[in-house]
Amino acid sequence: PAGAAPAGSKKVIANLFEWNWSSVATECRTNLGPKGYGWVQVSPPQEHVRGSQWWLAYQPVSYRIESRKGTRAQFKSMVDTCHAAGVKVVVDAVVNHMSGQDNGGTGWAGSAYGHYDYPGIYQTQDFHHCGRNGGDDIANYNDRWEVQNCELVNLADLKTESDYVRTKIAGYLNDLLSLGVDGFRMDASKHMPAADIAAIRGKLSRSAYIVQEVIHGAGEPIQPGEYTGNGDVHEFRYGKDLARVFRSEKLAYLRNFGEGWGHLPSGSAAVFVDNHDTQRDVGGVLTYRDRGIYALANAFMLAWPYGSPTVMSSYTFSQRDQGPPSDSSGRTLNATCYSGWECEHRWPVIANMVGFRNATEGAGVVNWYDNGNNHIAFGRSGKGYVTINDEDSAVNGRSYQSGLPAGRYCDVVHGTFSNGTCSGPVITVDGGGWFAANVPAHDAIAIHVGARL
Ligand code: AAO
Repeated sequence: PAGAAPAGSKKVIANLFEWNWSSVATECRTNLGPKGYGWVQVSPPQEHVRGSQWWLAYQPVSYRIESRKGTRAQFKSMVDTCHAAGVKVVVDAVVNHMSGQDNGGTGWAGSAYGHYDYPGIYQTQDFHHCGRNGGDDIANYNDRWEVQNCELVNLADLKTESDYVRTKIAGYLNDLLSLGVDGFRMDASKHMPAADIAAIRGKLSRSAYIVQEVIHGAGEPIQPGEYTGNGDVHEFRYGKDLARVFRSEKLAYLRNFGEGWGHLPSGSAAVFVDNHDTQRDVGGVLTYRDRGIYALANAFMLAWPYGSPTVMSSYTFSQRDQGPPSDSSGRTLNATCYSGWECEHRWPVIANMVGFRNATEGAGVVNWYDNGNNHIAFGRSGKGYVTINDEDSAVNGRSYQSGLPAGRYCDVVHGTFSNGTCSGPVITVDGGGWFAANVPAHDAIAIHVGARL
């Protein structure tokens, strides 16, 4: 339903950015399902322009499900495998535009195209030509009309106000639904009026989770809040603010993080520490390169009940445009964790905190503690408790009021709970809810009722 977070009790999304379909399928079965991820977000599956850069998939050439990440059959098999593992699939849907190639060319799967000519789908009359800024490009984000009628970086901008265009877009999305897809990340949503997205959504053959990419820009006329009627909206301020807090402010400030900071209503917000754009372009967010601090920021995101979290999973890159590891014909290689692929979603702290998120779903924040600086702790109303120490020194010999039932709990930051045993330290909560522990510098302890011995 509109505005709803992903349905079900397992709401965490793993964004396996640019993973090929067979690797996504394997990961659903071996890691995402077992670790409690409810969803996997996959990169755009439609035919795209040729080249080697990461962003090829953001330039559609046709709506054939055939890309460097795999064939239609491989895609379908991936969806089925993920479903069997209890993981739903959200597809990055690029429907605001087609390619940005002035001279056209041949797409990945062999379709010939021109910048404003996609045989059998769209021709010149289906695209905006705003007549501004020389090449029809968007220059001024303070002009609503321009943002929605000019071109985003030369990408042929579809007339989403046209019923013909809406029907074609819905046809593509319905094809994906027929393959079993469960939701869509609507790329470049800011560049389509919210009413156009609503009209496209109205043509879907069944309900699907929708999350819209609308980057908050201070003072811009088009604001993320306009889109909440269609589904969730990415809250880009979350990752930026969290990075600033971890880098140069105090974790104590996080006690009202989210709505208290002017972010979207929690029930409409989709959040992440970083995504594929912000890890490249928007200075200052935390990324895999920040290692331990990145893990702590993700642990906070997963412990803190604001919005619907996505865990980013990246391939290693050193240059902005660098594509994923590929073979000589441009096919994306299988993802190999910790060698060319960072696999943040598998980092033990992050993966174990997905279980914390699931076990604490619906429980409010209780027993907030902070030292006025970089040591914080809070409970999740009888379901879980976390303490994060981002000070430069350990906090030793302190007791914490967890609000949890007496018992022995696995510290899921330092150990993994499986088959009733904990591979790390065990925390003993007494009859009054208290436990004593030492927390090293830049480290954390987390316990929850789903990992009780
Ligand atoms: C490539 C080449 C281009 C070439 C084009 C066509 O790089 O030179 O012209 O091909 O041949 C991705 C890549 C692009 C790539 C494109 C197509 O990033 O490099 O172009 O694929 O292959 C805006 C949009 C937002 C968009 C973002 C990149 O609003 O929707 O730009 N993101 C999505 C995808 C992205 C993808 C596309 C869209 C296109 O996630 O990966 O592009 O499908 C402000 C505005 C934002 C605006 C940014 C950037 O943001 O508010 O709306 O995003 O500027 O222009 C602070 C500010 C915030 C500001 C932000 C970033 O946070 O508060 O306001 O900084 O500066």
